[in-house]
Amino acid sequence: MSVSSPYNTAVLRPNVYEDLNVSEPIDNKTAEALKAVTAAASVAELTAVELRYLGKKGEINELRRAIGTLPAEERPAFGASINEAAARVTEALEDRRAVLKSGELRAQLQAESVDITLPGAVLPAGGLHPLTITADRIKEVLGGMGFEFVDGPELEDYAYNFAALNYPEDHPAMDEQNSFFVTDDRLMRTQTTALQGRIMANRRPPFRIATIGRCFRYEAVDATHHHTFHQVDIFMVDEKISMADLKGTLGTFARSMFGPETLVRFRPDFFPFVEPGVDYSILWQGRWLELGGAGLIHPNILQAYGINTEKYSGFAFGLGVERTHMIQTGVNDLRLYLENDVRFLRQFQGA
Ligand code: FA5
Repeated sequence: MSVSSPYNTAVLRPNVYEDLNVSEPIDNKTAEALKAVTAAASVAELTAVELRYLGKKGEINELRRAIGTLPAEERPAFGASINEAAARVTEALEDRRAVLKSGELRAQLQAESVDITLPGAVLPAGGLHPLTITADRIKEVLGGMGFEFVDGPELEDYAYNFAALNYPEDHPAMDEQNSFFVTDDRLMRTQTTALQGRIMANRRPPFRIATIGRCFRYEAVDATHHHTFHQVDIFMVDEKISMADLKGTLGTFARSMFGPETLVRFRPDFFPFVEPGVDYSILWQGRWLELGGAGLIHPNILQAYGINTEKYSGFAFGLGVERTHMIQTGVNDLRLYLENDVRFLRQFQGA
């Protein structure tokens, strides 16, 4: 007998139980259950042991079936000894469960502990695209000069992109801006100047507006031309606006973007929406570099929107965002801006 029990019925009533051969199964089962309790290595294993021996159909309960084979006067003592066996196993289970639980908790705490002395994982930081950095700077400068930024649609009406800008039907100037037509009267805008008509259709002067965004032209792509690029357009309508206002505004803008000594040069040029029209260049490292087009807003446009040209006049100028960044940094191939090669982009972080 490996386990001593106060209900060792073999000792209490040796003859009866030896004859019936029932005390031994209880002792054996109890010993087996206690061994299994000790051997359980986890709370889950322990629960399985509990079920196996003390469950409704557990092996200790199953011993009760033998009760029917006993004489009536022996049955209470036999039942009591099974109850006692179950109580012993239950107690052992509880003790073991407490031990295992605290062990598991300790292991869990250990596994989940954070070593604050370890170096942190370095997350690669993203950065702004160089054109975003340039656009932000342009917005800052023009915003500081009182210009309000307004967005126009990239998918634009033919009317706003061309007709409202004083392009006569079939004028060759439109050929310079070969277009992606989406329907007969809608195209991907070729110039941000398209916003002018939208503003004039809805507002009365005075106003100072600027816009910045993507433009699209059906172009052979090379180092200085792309089918997708960014433009800025600036225009102002007020009383007595003249070329002097344009020159002053453009000069201030150019000096803020390219440095305090920057000179601006105007040369006559043709755009249907300005009269007179010019292109303008800045003196950069000893060379005149063309930056964009400008002029006084053509009176035809102001009149088309019911603006009294006796009282009001306006100027407009436009430039390329890629071109601006290329001049500032010496990037010599505009295609790089759309390729998004991080080796290129990274060079301008913090610029
Ligand atoms: C215009 O688009 C006129 N709307 C500018 C203007 C505004 C004139 C207001 C007068 C008054 P232009 O086609 O020259 O003009 O384009 C202006 C600038 O956009 C160019 O100087 C260039 O920097 C940029 N640009 C034009 N086409 C492309 C292209 N295919 N790829 C990259 N940049 C371009």
